[in-house]
Amino acid sequence: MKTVYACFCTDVIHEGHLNIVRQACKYGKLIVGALSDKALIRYNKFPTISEEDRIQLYKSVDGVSEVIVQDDMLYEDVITKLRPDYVIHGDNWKKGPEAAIRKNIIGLLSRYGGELVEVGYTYNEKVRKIDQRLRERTAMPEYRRRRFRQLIDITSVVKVMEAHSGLTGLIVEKTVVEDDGKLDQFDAMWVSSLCDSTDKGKPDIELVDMSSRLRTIDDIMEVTTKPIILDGDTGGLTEHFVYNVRTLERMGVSAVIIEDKTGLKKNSLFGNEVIQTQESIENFSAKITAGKKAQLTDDFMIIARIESLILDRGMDDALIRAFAFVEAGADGIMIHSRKETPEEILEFCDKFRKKDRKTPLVVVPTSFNSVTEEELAQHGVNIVIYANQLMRAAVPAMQATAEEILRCHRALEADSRLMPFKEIITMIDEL
Ligand code: SPV
Ligand code: MG
Repeated sequence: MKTVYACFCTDVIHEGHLNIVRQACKYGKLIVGALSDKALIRYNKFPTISEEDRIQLYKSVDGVSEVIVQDDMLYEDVITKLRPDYVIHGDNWKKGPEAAIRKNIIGLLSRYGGELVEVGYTYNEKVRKIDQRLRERTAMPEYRRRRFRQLIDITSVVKVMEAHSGLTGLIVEKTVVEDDGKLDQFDAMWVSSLCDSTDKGKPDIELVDMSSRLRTIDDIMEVTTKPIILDGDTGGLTEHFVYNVRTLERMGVSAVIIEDKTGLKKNSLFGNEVIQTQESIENFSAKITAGKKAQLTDDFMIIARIESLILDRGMDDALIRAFAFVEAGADGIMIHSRKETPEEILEFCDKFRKKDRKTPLVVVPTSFNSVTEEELAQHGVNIVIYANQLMRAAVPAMQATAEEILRCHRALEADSRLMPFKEIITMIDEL
């Protein structure tokens, strides 16, 4: 008897899946692959039921003869091992990021004469509602919050991109590229104090207050599902910080990063060009400990950011602080630098990792931007934050357009560089 293979990555079996099973049975014995938690999480398809429950769910469907676990979005391992006569899939993957998976499968099947069977995707109101409900469930605070820790556990580098509005959140949520048969996307969002302030036309000096920052987070949360890391500046007064930890945790934010500065905070990229005061180890440790005590779940992370390299206080000071802040309860360490090359960051990471192999390390390669994610991972970095690139891309484009319209006294000349609104709104989901 011929074998047919289908991969499922759903928490709910609907008409569309049943149709695939029905069609598959016409070709032979159907083996279903359950995409593993690891593979789902990596590709932002966070499961809302356990891997074991999904396996049982698929097994209970009439016509499914066997269920195995598929450990990657690409079918390489499964196809090599099973050599199915057919792979069956809905026909809704010819365009967009999934096209890369399709192309990869066709290549794998052609090696031994296997065939791809594509069945018409079931579009109806019921199926649409189920898909939408599943997506919304993953946006609920308890699911979103814990995802950041899940990502740290399963990926070599968690890639985080800055978002400061619903629209930039959608860009981080939805941008997917196909590179060499692999799909890639950002894992999480960074709500930067610099970009959130700049978007409001204000300086990055903790002037934009927490109520406003929470409003930005809420705008982003309303339209996205990926985990959120807040740039919490200095964390403010400890007495206020503990309340903010509770609020962020309740909203579904995954982590807050606070920096060891006190007094009027200025942006780190100014370094010593402006007056900035580093907080004492004792006071900052007490703030971290108070924050950890205030949180109610095990999911939420408080990450300590060390400004010693930014303020030219030296490597030893940075390391002493890092170990002290971990001791005080920090769930991660962010080390920052404004050097144009990554040497001091890599030196810090190597020295930190010699003593501490597990506390997550975060870096923000804005000025030392030649270093790759892979190189950073080799030195023990777990999280890479692209902290301001989207805003820096948008501002010159807007300025050039404003200037061109002023110069030409009409919009015609600028128009060819502009995205039609019809295209922009394809990003916006309708309920
Ligand atoms: C931010 O994005 O606001 C940061 C990172 O704090 S940096 O601007 O590099 O200090
Ligand atoms: Mg900041």
